[in-house]
Amino acid sequence: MKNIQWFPGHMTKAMRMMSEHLSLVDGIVFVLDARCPAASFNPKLKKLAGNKPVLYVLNKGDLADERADNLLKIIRESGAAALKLNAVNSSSKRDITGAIDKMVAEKRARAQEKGYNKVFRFMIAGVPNTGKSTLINLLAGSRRAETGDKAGVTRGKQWIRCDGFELLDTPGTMPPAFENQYLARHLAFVGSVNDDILDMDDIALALLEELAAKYPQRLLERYGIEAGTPLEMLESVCKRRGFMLRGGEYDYERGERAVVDDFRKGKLGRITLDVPDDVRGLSSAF
Ligand SMILES: Nc1nc2c(ncn2[C@@H]2O[C@H](COP(=O)(O)OP(=O)(O)OP(=O)(O)O)[C@@H](O)[C@H]2O)c(=O)[nH]1
Ligand SMILES: [Mg+2]
Repeated sequence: MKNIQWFPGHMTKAMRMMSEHLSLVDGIVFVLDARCPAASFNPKLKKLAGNKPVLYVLNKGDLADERADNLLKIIRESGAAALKLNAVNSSSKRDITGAIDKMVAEKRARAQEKGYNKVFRFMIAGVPNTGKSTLINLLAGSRRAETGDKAGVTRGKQWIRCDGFELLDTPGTMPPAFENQYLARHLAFVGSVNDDILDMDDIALALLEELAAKYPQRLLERYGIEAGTPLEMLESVCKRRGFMLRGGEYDYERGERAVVDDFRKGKLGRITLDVPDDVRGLSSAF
């Protein structure tokens, strides 16, 4: 299987921009994907944050199942502030506002003692496609930041003013290198890696293999898959969905696309890819 590696030039630029803007912000919100919070944690970004207060948002909570609650608990036990969220649901606004407020509660109290109302600034950062811009729109109460269901939508920086604070939207950035290809694959599954640089055969087969190990019932329900090699599972998908070419050949390409899209859109149900040990392995880094 081809190694996953994605660190284009715009990410180097984005990292530089973030480090230049660090002194302007009162805290950093790292937006992770609740389906794979370990995979979507970028240690390089965390290092960049230095001593600033940090909040982890496990976003897309609506696509993850209850296993993600356990991962959230492990992150909190490591001493970090964290919450699970669904940024497309406006009723989440109160939760995230409360958590952000808490990051600067002391600073705010001190400012108020001195008799002025400070506007606090936060940087919103994370790997691509985790919902950073969507989260900003939720807080702003309107579609101010561009969003989209692929990696790399936000390209430049953008300050957005909400009531009480200002938020800096940043382009999604990857770790410069993945030591752990198992975790890198999770990022590919959820759409945080640009599909254009991926080998879709590899990704779809690896996804089927992992789902067969972690969520076999879902594969049975949607595609009638009971067991088999990844290729046999893919053939079951093609059979079930009628993806056949002339001459009775399987249309593997359409089958692969369907598996990946079904997973990303939540059509296989709520799924959490990372397991507790994946998160525990990072707990000193949070
Ligand atoms: N189901 C679900 N979808 C979400 C959630 N948050 C964001 N999305 C969707 O995820 C996709 C990516 O959202 P963006 O806000 O563009 O992500 P981003 O982190 O800004 O991405 P980049 O700018 O590429 O780094 C969009 O299609 C959003 O509608 C969520 O909590 N649940
Ligand atoms: Mg964005």
